[in-house]
Amino acid sequence: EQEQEQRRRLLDVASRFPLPSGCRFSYGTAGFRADGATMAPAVCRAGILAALRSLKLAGAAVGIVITASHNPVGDNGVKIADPDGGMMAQHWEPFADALANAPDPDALLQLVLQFVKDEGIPLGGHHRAQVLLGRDTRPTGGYLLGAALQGINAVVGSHTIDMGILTTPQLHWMVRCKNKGIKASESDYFTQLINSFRRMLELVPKDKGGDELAKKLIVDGANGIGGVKLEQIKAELSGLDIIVRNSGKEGEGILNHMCGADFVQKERVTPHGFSSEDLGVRCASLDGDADRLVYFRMSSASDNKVDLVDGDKILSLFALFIREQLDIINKNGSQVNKSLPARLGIVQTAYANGASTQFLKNLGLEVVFTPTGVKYLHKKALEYDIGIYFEANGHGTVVFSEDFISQLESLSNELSQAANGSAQYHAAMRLMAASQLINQAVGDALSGLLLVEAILQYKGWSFQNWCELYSDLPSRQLKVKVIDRSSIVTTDAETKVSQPSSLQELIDKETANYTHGRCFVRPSGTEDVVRVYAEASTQVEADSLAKSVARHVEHLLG
Ligand code: G16
Repeated sequence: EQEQEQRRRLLDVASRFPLPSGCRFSYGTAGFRADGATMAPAVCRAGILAALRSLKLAGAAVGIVITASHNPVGDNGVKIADPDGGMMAQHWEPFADALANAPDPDALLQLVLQFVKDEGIPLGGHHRAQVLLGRDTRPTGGYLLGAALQGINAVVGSHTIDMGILTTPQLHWMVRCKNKGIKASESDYFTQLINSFRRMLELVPKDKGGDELAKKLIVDGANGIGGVKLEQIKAELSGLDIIVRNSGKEGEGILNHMCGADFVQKERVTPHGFSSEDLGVRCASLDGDADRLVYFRMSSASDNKVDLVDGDKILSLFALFIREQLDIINKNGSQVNKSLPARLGIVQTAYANGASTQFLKNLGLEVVFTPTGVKYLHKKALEYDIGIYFEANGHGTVVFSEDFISQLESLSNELSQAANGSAQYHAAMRLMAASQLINQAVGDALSGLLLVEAILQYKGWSFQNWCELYSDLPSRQLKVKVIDRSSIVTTDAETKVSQPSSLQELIDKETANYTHGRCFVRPSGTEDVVRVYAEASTQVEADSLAKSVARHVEHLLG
């Protein structure tokens, strides 16, 4: 009887959300994305998918986030968080695609039944699926939330918890905490940020610490949810004087339009709402759902150009800080005569500025590359005791292995008894506080921003000092519209095109004309475009290399 009920519900929900003809969804770099008005069938089916994922994992909580992140306000999207708070395991993506594109209710039912059988999912067993939902501020969010709930509830016995309007990383954090049995509400999230940030500042050496000017930080909230949340907690962040612009309040502007991390990083100009009065002030920019972070400073009053500190430089700052703490702990053996061996790994993508990779390698760090997409970088970073990953566009975080954290805890305990005023003890406590401040589920602009601020204070560094870590090689990114972007296939972490076969030869030929030239193309996983990236020793050359390769792409595929 329950089996009948299950079939009936799936058929019913599929007929309520028919797939519009000509629609084709692909799970992409970060879930399904499209015009928000067309997303309901995909979101509903993502609801079914999330419930099945939870059942497969013995009723562990999984997450659904309804967001199109940095994309325009009219778009929307949906992605699933696994029980550890990371992205859904990639081997479920082909099923996600098939489910989203099932042409009619019968096809959908057959697909689900077959998948349940193949994966051994205990449908109707004693576990209940548990799904946490969050969404950003997009106007279609409420409607799509309804579609997701109907999808989840089409799996018999499912339990849903609507966590409300959140940043994407908050929802990932909540899923992770819930499964660890840690309190997982929004106020718990804020408490963790505020307390661990305070702890980091308490550990700043007394001779460092910023002056009054250095306390001022202007944050571009991209008119999204990040600014809203920052407004809620900024008063409790002692040691910082935060001003939020593009905060998402009525009349301030449109989500991600002429503002936000993607705009600032790609255009390298000030976002909407900034003026010459902000000249020289340290500024940060979030994207629409606050999972990206970049920093910038208005560099001249005569134009709106900025000095950009992108994800690569945030990564470099984090790497320097963590390496320094490990060195302090390990240099002479700690006072309790114990060292803390740690394999530290840095993960980047092909978009990483060549100067950043060189800088990190010169520090003697292990640097590895993955294709674009947090799902790849995060997974790679988990292979280390401490993995630090960032995309140039500002997505990134630091992950610590459980084993490392437990060793750090026991070392801290021993040091607190034997040598609690020592440099080793303070370094261990700093690493501990950093591991609590940074969101280990996924890159999080708010927690990343607080870690940056704490490290700048620890080092006594100005924005200028940070900028001068290394000089970026001039680069340019372009988008090309083509008929079918999937006709481009890449290899070697997207640095080479394998299809169409003539394209790589053309890229190589163009690149050879430039000193320090580097160029690659790849199909976007979030927009219907092909992206072209070029680097060279001058801006004019980088622009020209990008342009000529873009022309080849257009010519071959346009
Ligand atoms: C998403 C992914 C990122 C990726 C970005 C651009 O970001 O989470 O990992 O770098 O898309 O991807 P693509 O070049 O394939 O369009 P967001 O901020 O949109 O979630």
